[in-house]
Amino acid sequence: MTRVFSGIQPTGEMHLGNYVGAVRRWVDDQERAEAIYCVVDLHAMTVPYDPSVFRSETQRLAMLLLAAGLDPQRCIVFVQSHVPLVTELTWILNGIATVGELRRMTQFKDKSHGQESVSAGLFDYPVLMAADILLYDTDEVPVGDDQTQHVELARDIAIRFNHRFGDTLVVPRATIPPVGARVKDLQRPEAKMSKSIDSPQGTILVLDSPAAITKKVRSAVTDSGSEVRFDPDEKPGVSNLLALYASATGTGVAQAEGEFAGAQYGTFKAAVAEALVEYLRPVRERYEELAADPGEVARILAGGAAKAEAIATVTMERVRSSTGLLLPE
Ligand code: AQP
Repeated sequence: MTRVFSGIQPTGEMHLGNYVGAVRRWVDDQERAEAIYCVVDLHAMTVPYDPSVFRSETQRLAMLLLAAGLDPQRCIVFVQSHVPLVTELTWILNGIATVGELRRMTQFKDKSHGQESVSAGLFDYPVLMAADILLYDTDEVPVGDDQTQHVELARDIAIRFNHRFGDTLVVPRATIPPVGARVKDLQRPEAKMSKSIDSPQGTILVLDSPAAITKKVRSAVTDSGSEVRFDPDEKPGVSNLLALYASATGTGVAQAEGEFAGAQYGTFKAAVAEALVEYLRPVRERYEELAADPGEVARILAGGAAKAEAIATVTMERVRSSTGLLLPE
């Protein structure tokens, strides 16, 4: 059976980009594949963060993944740091990855741009991500298109590792969604919607109230002209809303375009807002139920970590053996 693995950072609230680009597909994939998902807390430590809220943000995000529909009977859900073997594999893969390829990563260039000082962890982030993917013998990694470069690197590292040490690691590939691979900020449709960029009006959070969602969509930047047409170059704002509508209603972009032929921007935005409110409503309702029982969430995460660790242990036995480490008696 195909093995799917993906993760999300507890760097802030889950937004619509994370949901459409990744998490919604994770829910679908658990039906057809052996799926493993985690809250990648170690990745979030590569940028400055507040330790007094870190733990609760990690827990909230795990709860939100369950609320989004991840079912512990159908997939493994856990917190990255609960399986510390990933840090051992990261170190070993650091001997395979090169400084040159890490320097070419666009996320590193973007996040380090203009910073006086950048952590070594931010530079090494893609190797930790490769370790995550390779530790669990992953075939497919469902991500938004901002992460495909990192998955390509994980693939290159696996191929190089196998070439050097013999067939040890499964070579993964990225899968991106047909629509919603890059959800744009509603106020700055040239940029991706993001947790860490301060654009509260441009970012729809999965737990936003219906009133907040409606307000954000109403004030979304559209384009000159009045035609509702999918043209990401000429009409990035309208195209972003059309893609969101298509994702929320499960239609194609062309069909969505047809539905709004001749409509005013105001009518179009009202329909997009309504579709998004309905799309996110079940997640918000389920989240409220889960929040009332944090003990249950902790139990699910502990069960997930135990299953993940069992897989990781077997991979690390292969890795230690093929790399020539002296094995303890
Ligand atoms: N705007 C987006 N459109 C589509 N997919 C997106 N993803 C993120 N933003 C968009 C996908 O969400 C998954 C989890 O993301 P992450 O937590 O690993 O962090 P990220 O990719 O760096 O996204 P953020 O939300 O912008 O976080 P910050 O601001 O902390 O960097 C990934 O599969 C990602 O592709």
